Amino acid sequence: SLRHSFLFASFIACGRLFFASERGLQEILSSEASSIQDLLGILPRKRQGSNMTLALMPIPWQVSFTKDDPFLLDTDFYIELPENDNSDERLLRAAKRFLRRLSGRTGLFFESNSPAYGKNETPSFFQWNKKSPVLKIRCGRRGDETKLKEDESYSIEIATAQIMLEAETDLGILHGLETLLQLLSVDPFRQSYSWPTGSIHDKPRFPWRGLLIDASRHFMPVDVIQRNIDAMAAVKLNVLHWHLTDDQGFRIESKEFPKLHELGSAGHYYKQNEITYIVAYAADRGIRVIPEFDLPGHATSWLVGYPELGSAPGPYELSPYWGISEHVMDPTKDALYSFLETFLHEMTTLFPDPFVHMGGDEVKINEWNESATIQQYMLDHNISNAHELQAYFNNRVASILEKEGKIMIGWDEILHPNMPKNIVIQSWRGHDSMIQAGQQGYRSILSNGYYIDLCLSAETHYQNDPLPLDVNLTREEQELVLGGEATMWSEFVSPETIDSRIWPRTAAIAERLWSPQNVSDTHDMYRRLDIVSYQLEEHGLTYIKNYEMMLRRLVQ
Ligand code: CP6
Repeated sequence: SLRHSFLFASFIACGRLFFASERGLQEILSSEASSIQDLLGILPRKRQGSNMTLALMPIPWQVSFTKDDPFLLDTDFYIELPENDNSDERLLRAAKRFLRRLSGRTGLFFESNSPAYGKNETPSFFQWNKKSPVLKIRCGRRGDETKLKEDESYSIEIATAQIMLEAETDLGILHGLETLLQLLSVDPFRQSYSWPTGSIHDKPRFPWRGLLIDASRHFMPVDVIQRNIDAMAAVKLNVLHWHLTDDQGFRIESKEFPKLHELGSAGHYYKQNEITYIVAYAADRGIRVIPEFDLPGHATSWLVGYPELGSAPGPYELSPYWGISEHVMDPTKDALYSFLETFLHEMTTLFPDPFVHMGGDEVKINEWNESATIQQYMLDHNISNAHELQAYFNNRVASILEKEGKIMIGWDEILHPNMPKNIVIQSWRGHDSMIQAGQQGYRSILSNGYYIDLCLSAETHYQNDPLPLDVNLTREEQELVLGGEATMWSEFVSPETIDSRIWPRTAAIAERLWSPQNVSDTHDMYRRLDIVSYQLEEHGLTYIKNYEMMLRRLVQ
């Protein structure tokens, strides 16, 4: 029968051992998939969720499958968590979400819709042979998502009657659960859902895998941020870089300086309890949140309420166009630094992460040149030009942060030999600044090549490796390249359209930052992206809904 030939075909498909780090994995996967189709004489119904071919994204470090019968998913499936769950129930919540998503995909209502707690030890022979198919989770300790280079590795062993998911930290478990959701297979006739037997060993290539969301140009409500955090977790991104202030809007409530959000946001800003909620929501999914307060340029929205911080007399209004505003802060005023001390102290109570992004990009110098007091200050303090003045400012900002126990990140314009060595440079104008940062001993994050707002192809981003084989950095210097960030600048997206600009292309960037360097077959990336894109919609991303919303506006 057809069903038997399908099973036979999956034997062929699964009966090979292959490693992701070997070139050719993609070719093997796609060619075997097409041989199943040839055998059955049907086309895969991808758009209806049929997932005959493997669609892991990012591809794990090491994958191998065996010829054993697959692990069949049915309503008696249950999850067993370690008895000594020391993750503040982050594991429990993750396991419950996993079950709910599994139900949503399969329509199966599990008898045990809440995970059970078991012993954190090798199961007895009897338990191993228990009829109920079980996913056992074993976890060493709670991971710290705000710790750079925290252990995120995990391994999965899938046998016919049991899956074992193990990790040093619960962050690894979170990644493993996402891998399992991508690995779930369904036969073309929707008769059964299963996981292929085999094993996966996985760990990230880079510790910093981020997405920047610009909430200033177009305000992005909490639910937009939330569903994008879900999607980030699905492709193993672990940094949300939240661009909260710019010329067009100041989007976070300040109790110390309420005119910042009251006059700088047209009423569209995050309340502090919403910020705290999002930080916790992200942490629950293993994602750290880095706020960005862009200074001293891109800062008009601060000056609307506090014109005394600016280099020109004011008054100021929110920038009415997208280009870079002429308005910049006045780094020669002591009042600016005491303002920032109070403001940043308040902000550090909301964001637990040790890193804070202070912008520093595209600082226009006309107002500095035109101000007699600034020019005199530069003469008095031996500051020879605008770049030196910005370095002076950045240094003072970095030391304010240091007093708060925080480390400064900035766009590549802040690179200057006088800056403290612990700051992090985010390269956006070219790979060059990343190389220079590394050669001068600075850590860096690559965004050049990951500008998703530019509407380039997924392939362009995918082939943009932070460390190409011929990169001009020593081994130690390469260690300073922490990873990369996709940047979603929001001039030309709204809450209704942002999801479809971020996804699915950001999944290709996520793979570049997680998977081994030689996983680089564009054709196979597109094949998997199509399937993963469909899966991402389960997080409520508005790929399709946004068109309906726009249409509704047009007819109103
Ligand atoms: N806003 C801010 C932006 C950009 C930057 N900073 C930007 C510049 C060039 C391109 C895209 C975005 N819109 N604050 C640069 C870091 Cl092509």
